[in-house]
Amino acid sequence: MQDGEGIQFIESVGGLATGLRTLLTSASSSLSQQSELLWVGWPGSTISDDIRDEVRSKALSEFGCYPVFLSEQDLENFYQGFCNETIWPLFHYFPTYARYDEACWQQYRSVNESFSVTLLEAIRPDDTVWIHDYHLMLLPQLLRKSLPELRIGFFLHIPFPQFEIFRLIPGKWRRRILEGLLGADLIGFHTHDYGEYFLRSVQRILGYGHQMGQLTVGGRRVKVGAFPMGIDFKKFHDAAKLEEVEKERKELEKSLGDSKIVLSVDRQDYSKGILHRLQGFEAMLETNPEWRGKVTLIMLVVPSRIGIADYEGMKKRIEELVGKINGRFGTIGWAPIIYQYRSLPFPSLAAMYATSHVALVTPLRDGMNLVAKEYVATRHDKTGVLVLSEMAGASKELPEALIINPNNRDEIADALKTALEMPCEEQMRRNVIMQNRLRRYDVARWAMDFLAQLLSTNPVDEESHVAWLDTAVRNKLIEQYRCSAHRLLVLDYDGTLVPFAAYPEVAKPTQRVLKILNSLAADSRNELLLATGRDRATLDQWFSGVPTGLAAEHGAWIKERNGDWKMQQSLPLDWKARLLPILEMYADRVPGAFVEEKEFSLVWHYRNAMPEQGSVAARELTDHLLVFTASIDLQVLRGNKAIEIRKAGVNKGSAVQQWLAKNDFDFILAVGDDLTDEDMFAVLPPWAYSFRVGTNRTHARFRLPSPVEVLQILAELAMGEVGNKTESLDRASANPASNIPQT
Ligand code: GDG
Repeated sequence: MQDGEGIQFIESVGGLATGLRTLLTSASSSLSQQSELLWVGWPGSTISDDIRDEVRSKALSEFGCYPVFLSEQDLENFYQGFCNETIWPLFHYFPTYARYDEACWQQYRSVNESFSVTLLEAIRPDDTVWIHDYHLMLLPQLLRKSLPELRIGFFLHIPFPQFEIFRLIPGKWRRRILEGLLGADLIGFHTHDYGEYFLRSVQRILGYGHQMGQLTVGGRRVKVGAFPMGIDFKKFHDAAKLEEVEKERKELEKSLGDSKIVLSVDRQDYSKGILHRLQGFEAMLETNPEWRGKVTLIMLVVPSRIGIADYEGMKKRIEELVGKINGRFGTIGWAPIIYQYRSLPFPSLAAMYATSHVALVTPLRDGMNLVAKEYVATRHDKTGVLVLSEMAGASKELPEALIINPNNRDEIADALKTALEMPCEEQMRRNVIMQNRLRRYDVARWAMDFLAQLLSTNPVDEESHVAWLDTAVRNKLIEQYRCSAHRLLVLDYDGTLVPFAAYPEVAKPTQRVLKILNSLAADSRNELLLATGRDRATLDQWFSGVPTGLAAEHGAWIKERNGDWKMQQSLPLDWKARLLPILEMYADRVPGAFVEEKEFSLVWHYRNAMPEQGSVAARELTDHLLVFTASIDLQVLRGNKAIEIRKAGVNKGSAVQQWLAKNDFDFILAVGDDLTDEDMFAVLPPWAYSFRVGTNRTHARFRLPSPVEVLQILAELAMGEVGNKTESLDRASANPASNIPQT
């Protein structure tokens, strides 16, 4: 703050700051020994250029803070604009209040970039950065780009909405937001539900699936988890005993006499359900005349986001309704509602908590709601009743409260009556349970849990962190190929030599593919094997002119070069007739899904289905099929957007083994793109050049981004083609995850 007396620093007393400070100063915390804490953030007001250096050095030396300066325009378009008029209303399920303004979005990006630039001045690559809240959702990725090894955590303090709401954000922006967040190693939410909604949006919009809340993004592991934020329990619990709090409490009790007090405390915000609360209180007085004159609602509304039209309008409506209720029920000696539009110092707030018989907390949406927790914590004698909206994250942890739906005024009225008339023993029974929980999981524990998980995450997923083919390995591969006399080249087809098409029959080999294969096969030093899931008929039709070995249906049938098809094992087929109707039923239920029948296998394809519906149905189908595969020797294989059922024990691995036994190969190259190809990677000698196309976990030694790069390298082996391949491969390895949604 800057006034006539120069620069003044006023400390924020938020729960987060207190929690982290406790954590880093507490003797019991392992973090306190080696860590120092640096706060990086906006100083709370605009600072003119001429004093920025002074503010920076003072903030750093006296408070361990590093300021990010923002201009008036930043505040207008970034804070008031994108943060509070786009993200806040949408994430709290008020889509009609949301504005979608390109200039605000651009400012949001630019402020996130400013944070990134400032942070990079202040941190070292081995630091841990914990980013907070919806204002900085692009920051994790921005930092990641500059410091790939940096440990980054992100915590969202507000709800993450369901996909249908999130998708209201224009396409390019919402992708950027999700990609921005996925730059973090750990993303925390207050509740499990918010995390689920986030993961669903990621799946629908970016195509990344997850396993138990873990995703792999470009070889990096990203964890998503629920960390319900706690409060500084001790501070609130002990507050009731402070002299000044005690004094204020006595004064309050004196002025309100025998009247029971219902307390309401919020920042002024449409998400907090302040009007609903007033209506509920009015309904209680309407239907319970015996309580008139005996109960007072103290309503504290803390000014917030002044200047935004929706907030200004709400203030007026609150004041009108308070006036109406007081006018309707009030008497000379009793005002049903005492309304204050201001912020209170901590002792006054604690005195309010300590004096009130009931706390009425009715948000329409709230990430967590700390007021509810603070009220319970402050109740030193364990009496008092919390009435809490089920729309607050806190309701998940405080089920002993009277839980209401704020959209029903009668429900609020009934809960109020129950609260006012609840016997003391019952109040205490409920509060003891809630206090114990809040004491154990306080804000320090919350921060500790988050940081401990962040520090324990292994950002490198070993099986995903397989290297992309770089120029050095590529040159070595080519050199070894040229020098070798007996080479084995094993190639998968779909997703490896050609990209996936909507329907399998459409993905025919191109002239270029056939030319490359012919050329490779023509070299007498080469033994070529196409190992695919395709059936014999298709392979015969497409590759009859190519002198290559073939393994059809993942090795169920094998054909040597110029030989005939041979069955690997005798394969019973009676199971197909039993399973086909099940697969067809799932195809009927899921638009876009279809069944492919091959000689020895059945495949349920869901590439053309809605991603989420397809994945859910695929999981269900897999479970459904387990019943059958337990008694007959079948294998259910999850391929790329397909589930294949075939005889167990026959796979590409056994087919490749047959080829390995034929010769003493001095060069082996194998390329595949899905789970079925892992069987062949597993049987290769460790020195073989094995490649997995795409970003999924693999036992292959290297990765290639797409069939385009596979063909480039094969072409070079086949024909010694040169040109700009090196450059394009390098580009691909610099941006490995580009345009490859992961399944
Ligand atoms: C966001 C999310 C999430 C209020 N009036 C006074 C005062 N307060 C303090 C309370 C409490 C805090 O402000 C309000 O916290 P809430 O959690 O209730 O709500 P938001 O401000 O919207 O916070 C929310 C939170 O982040 C944390 O993640 O729970 O869901 O929206 O601590 O005590 N403090 C003082 N005087 C007041 O008049 N001193």
